[in-house]
Amino acid sequence: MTSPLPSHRTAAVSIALALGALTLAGCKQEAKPQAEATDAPAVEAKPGTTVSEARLVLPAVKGSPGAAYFAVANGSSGTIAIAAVSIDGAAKAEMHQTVGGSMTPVERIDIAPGTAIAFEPGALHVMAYDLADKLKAGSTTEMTITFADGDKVSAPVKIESRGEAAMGGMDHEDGH
Ligand SMILES: [Cu+2]
Repeated sequence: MTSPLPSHRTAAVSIALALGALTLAGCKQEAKPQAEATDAPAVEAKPGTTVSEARLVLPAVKGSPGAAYFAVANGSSGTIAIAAVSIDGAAKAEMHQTVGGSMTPVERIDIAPGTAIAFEPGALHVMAYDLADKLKAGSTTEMTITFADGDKVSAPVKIESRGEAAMGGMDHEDGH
């Protein structure tokens, strides 16, 4: 798979991701009950890999990018690596990591066996650009994750308005 992004694989990003992975182990449990009843079932396609709780938060201002959040669990015996994410209805989607209030594009996310990575507000997220009008709060779209080995997994994505997302108790103001 070719990536439209230039290489960003810097030491800084790797360190940030390593730190993120460490703290996520603690955060993940608490995040679950907070997510309200999602009718979208977890989808399991790549053996052992589960994508869950996917949601796309629409921008407050039309034309601005939206942000997508989800969790990916690696139940397999080998490391898997997310190489790209695409969202149906978004012309372009990029993985970003928020560090100290600013965002850095991320090319690849490694997930060690038996661990999970959460894309969540203030941390890893997917920025979705040029959103189609068909993406309406309350409806659903689909995302596809492409792994470094070429495998792909698709999962349903719940679409939320920004106000709805804010009621979840998270402050999104500092750049997704
Ligand atoms: Cu971003």
